[in-house]
Amino acid sequence: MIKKYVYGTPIPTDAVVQTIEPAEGPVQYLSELEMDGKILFHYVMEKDDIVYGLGEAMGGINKRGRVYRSFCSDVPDQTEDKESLYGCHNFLLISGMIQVGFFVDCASEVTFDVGYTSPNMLNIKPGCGDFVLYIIEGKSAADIVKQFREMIGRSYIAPRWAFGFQQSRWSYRDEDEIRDVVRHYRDSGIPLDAVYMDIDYMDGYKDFTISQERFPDFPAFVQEMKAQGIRLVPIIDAGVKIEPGYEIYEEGKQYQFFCKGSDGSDFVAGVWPGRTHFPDFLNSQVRMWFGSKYKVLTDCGVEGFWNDMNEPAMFFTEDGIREAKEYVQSFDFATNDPGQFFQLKDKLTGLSNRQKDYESFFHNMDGVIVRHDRVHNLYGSYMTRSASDALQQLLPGKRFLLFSRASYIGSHRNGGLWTGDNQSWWSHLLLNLKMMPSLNMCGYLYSGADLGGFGCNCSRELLLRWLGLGIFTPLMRNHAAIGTRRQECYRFGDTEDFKNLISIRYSLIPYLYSEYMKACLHSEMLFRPLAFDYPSDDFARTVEDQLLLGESIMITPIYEQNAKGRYVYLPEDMLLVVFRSSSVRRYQVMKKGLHYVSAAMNEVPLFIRKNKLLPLCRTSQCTEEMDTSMFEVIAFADRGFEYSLYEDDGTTTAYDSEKNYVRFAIQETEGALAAASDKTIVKLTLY
Ligand code: MIG
Repeated sequence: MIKKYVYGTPIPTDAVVQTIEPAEGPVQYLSELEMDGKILFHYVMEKDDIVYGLGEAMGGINKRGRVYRSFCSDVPDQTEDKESLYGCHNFLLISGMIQVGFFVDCASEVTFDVGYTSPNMLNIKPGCGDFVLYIIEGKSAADIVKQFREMIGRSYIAPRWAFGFQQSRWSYRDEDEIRDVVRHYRDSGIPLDAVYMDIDYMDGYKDFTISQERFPDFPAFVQEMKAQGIRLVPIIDAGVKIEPGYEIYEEGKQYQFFCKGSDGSDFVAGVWPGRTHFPDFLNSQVRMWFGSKYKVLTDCGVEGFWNDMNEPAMFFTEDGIREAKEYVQSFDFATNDPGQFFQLKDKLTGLSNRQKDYESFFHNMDGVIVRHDRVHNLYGSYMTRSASDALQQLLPGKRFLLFSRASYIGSHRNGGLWTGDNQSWWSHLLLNLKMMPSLNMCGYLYSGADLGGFGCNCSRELLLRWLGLGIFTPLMRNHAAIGTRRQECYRFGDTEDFKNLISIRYSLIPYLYSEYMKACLHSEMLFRPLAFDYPSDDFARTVEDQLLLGESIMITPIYEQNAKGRYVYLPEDMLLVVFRSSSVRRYQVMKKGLHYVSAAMNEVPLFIRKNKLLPLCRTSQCTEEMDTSMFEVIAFADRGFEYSLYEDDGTTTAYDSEKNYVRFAIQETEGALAAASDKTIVKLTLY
């Protein structure tokens, strides 16, 4: 049951696809207070209520005890204290004696104080008086999420090749450097499906250009890579370089397609290409225009993109620099006031992403002029829509890979997301795990973090352990920043462990893809906190470092340095499978309760749930070489049951067919259990 309450005159956000009539009467569950045209909502939480949601955010799976500020932000240093990240997903739900969900559909800043100021108080503060509030009642947390997901529409569906392992690094300069990466992977037998092209492939960081000098025959290079089972995935940034003669700049200027400053001139911000203009993605014509430019790359055979810097991030504005200059000039050396120094320092270190700058440019939303800060959180989301709408035209009937850094609910229908600039810190491995279910609640199913960490230097142990989680996330990409230690899997001495770990991923792809597709098609979560499936198990409700993944398994990644294993909680009897490679495993049936599970650095533990099975295919070098005619089945069963595996061509948009389900069964005949399927089952391991 969903109730809708409209405040003021909201700006449409594209988040909700269902038509819901506004409710009569006062808002339920929340008490409201009006102050200066702004509304403040309160909700008194019970001591044991869990608060789920908020998508890409810091903190635990249970969001209690922190403040979250929805304001798409470029946060290269994601320290513990951060309140805002790149995406804004204003959906949360209370799960306790009462189950209720809230979605604040508001294009500007929203603050959620979830029991931070006062332990039992949830405060929600939209930054303006114009927004829509949805209140969702349901019988369980899972039920509320499902209703919400149906309300916001089907999630973006990635092609199957995007489930392969992908390598990225900011600094791959030319064809030869990429060739070298691929050669190392193939030579060491570590599976690989894609290599990313960061800003360095462009000519002067200009969108939709390819450096002629460094990629002399790009279409031929794309084909050369494809012949080896490798896709290239170029980056597209939000800012368009100001450079006379550059087509995108000239057209954008001529058609008035850039965001405007308060004096009506095209707004200028400093980003990678230097001085740039921001395409006004909030305008439908601009979206069509900018989107059509992807043709430059799709014509070369490219089938995937990542969109960056679309919060939009700004290194500086001219106003900011001017103010700072004045500060420097007026600095009084005779003063003995240290405060003056700190003010100067703040001025200089605060040049990027200034609130003031976000208040100084304007959008033309199909005829309506809106100041940026009022619609800030939509910018990245509409950039994703621009790309998605265009790619559907450019690649008719075909799926493409697309994900973005900034996002707002609604963009989940057009692309996935990656969680931005994390660091090679153990805490960020755990954060990666905690974000997955929250992202799923908000519709983001194709997602993942930079494995190994983007900033800082990664150690062999950290990368191995991080891959131990990454083999389960739909987006499995190793990415690192320029200037950090080289992080490709072959850079850490003996490659055998990496090869074995990633081979586990490739044997799991049929299952992961199946569960991902089912989650997309039926508005379900791929990753779930234990409490979603075991709601009456009080201990399960407290577990924050294990996740259920699809219908059959529970994952328990190891996220601590020097760990030889970890404690796990089993909400029922399960079968432990410790993988050393796709084919080397050990098994142990474990009883409901707390256990210590050993797993060396090169091992990955997972659990198969009661009366469930896990189908595995043989590992391969890349998804194209995957053989899905034969399976090995691991089952934990004391009776007969069925599992249905979703399978399709992985490339077209024909995913709604009943024919896409393959039956696997454990059958009981004369007291014995045996496996049956339309697929060839080469081996059954049954406990
Ligand atoms: O200011 O394109 O999050 O993944 O490698 C940094 C360079 C810009 C930020 C992205 C990161 C990417 C980097 N970009």
